[in-house]
Amino acid sequence: MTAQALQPKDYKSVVPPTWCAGCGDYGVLNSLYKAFSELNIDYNNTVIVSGIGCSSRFPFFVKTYGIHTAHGRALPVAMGVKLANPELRVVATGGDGDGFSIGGGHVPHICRKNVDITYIIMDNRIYGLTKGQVSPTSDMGMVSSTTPYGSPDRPVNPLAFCLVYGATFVAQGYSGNPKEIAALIKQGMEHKGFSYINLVSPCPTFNKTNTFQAYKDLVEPLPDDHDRTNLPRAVELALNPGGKIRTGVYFESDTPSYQERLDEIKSKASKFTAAGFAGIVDLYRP
Ligand SMILES: Cc1ncc(C[n+]2csc(CCOP(=O)(O)OP(=O)(O)O)c2C)c(N)n1
Ligand code: SF4
Ligand SMILES: [Mg+2]
Repeated sequence: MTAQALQPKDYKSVVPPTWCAGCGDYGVLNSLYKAFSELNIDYNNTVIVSGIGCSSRFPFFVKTYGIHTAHGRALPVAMGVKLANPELRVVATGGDGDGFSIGGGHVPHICRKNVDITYIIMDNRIYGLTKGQVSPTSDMGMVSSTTPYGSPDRPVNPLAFCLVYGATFVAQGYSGNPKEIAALIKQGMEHKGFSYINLVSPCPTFNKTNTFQAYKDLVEPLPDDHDRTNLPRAVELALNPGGKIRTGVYFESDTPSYQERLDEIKSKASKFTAAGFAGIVDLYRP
């Protein structure tokens, strides 16, 4: 007998989302339920790992295993889970602050290692949970509780950041387009290696600048003829010519994952003989 396909509602946990009314993260959560259902994800075999922030509450709301770690530490924990049990599907979620401020040092390494996990950032360009301080993706000049005269900092560009550090799948979506987000999450999860999905997700409570209204004329799909294997072009588009927010898959490459490389090394190491080892010891004998 074939197992009955799971519906989006089957991925809802018993904990209802606690976000403010109108928060962009609702659209992301519903898209994730839809993507999981379309991939028929086994929730007994899936782990969602997050840091701290409004967006990092994700693991509570999905009926999979989950770990709500420390601020900025979703990626190393997610990597540990995947390496300990490569059979698990691992998704990391979080915010722009969690991912690119306190946790920013982890991103280059997961990109270059190409660990087979999907990282979903809800980029609201603010620290939502702590009530509205500027984040690394906030616009220069943004007025917030920590920058009453405007932020002096230029923002981090998460797409360009991940592309140049070697991420093998980089995409962007907008929580106003949940169907597209579901399609991006599906593609990211089916990708072999590290997939980064940047989701523009307004915080109507604390960011009164980057609102659904403001994004209305800024969000547009990547050009139809965009070639997702062209890295320089992906970087060029990520650098945002014309100030548009382009959605879709910027880049994808077929590169061995970290697990595949480790398996290769394990196989070489298993062929190492006692005689070979004695030879190496001899080399170092004084
Ligand atoms: C070590 C540590 N430093 C600071 C904090 C306070 N803190 C909690 S969430 C957060 C920022 C969250 O912003 P973001 O990651 O963008 O998530 P959002 O709430 O916007 O979804 C901060 C600074 C903390 N919990 N732990
Ligand atoms: S504070 Fe902002 S990010 Fe947090 S739940 Fe409310 S609207 Fe969403
Ligand atoms: Mg944020």
